[in-house]
Amino acid sequence: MQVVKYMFQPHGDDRGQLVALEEFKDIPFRVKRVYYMYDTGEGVVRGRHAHKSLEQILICIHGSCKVRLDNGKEKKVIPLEKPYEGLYVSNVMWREMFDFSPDAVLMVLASELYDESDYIRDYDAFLKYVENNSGNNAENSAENNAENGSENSAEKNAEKEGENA
Ligand code: T46
Repeated sequence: MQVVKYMFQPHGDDRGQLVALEEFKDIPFRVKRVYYMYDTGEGVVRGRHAHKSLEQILICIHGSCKVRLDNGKEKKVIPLEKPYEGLYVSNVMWREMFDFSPDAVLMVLASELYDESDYIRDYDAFLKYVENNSGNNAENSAENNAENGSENSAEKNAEKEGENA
C-alpha cells in the first residue's frame, strides 16, 4: 500500500503562516464537505470504518494524531503532526484515528456530503467488500494524480511516510 501525503505550500511572512487549498489544484477532488474534530479524549480511537465511495484529505491543523490505514491486505500507521500536510484516504480503506494530543484539531476535506449508507462499519463486511470490489477503489488513481502532479502543487511522499502497523 502506498501512502499519499500532500505537502501544502505555506505562504509565510513576518506575520506568520497561511495555507490555501483549492479543489483540483491542491486537493484531487471537488470538496463538498468540511468537518473537524477536537477535544478528543485520551485513549480514544475514532473512525473504525471504511467508505464505499468517499475520498478524503485529513489535516491535523493543530496538535497531532495518528491514522491507521488498512486496505484489507496491508496496514500502515501515519503520524499527522504538521498543519501543512494532508493525508489522502481513498474509498474502500478502513481508517482509525488515535493518539490525539489534547490540543489536536483534525480537519477533514470530503468529496461527498454526509451519507450514512456509504459507511461500512463492520470489519468482516469490509473484508468481503474488498474481495468483491477489488477494481473499484480510488487508491490507485490518487497515487497517479499525486505522482504526475502537473497542475498540482501537492507532492507525494509514498511509503516512506508510513510505518507498518
Ligand atoms: C471518517 C473519519 C475520518 C454528521 O452529522 N455529519 C458529518 O459530516 C460527520 C462526519 C458526522 N456526523 C455525525 C454522525 C455522528 O453522530 O457526527 C457524529 C460523529 O461521527 P462519526 O462517529 O462517524 O465520526 P468518526 O470520527 O468516527 O469518523 C469521521 C467520519 O464520519 C468518517 O467519514 O472518515 O471521521
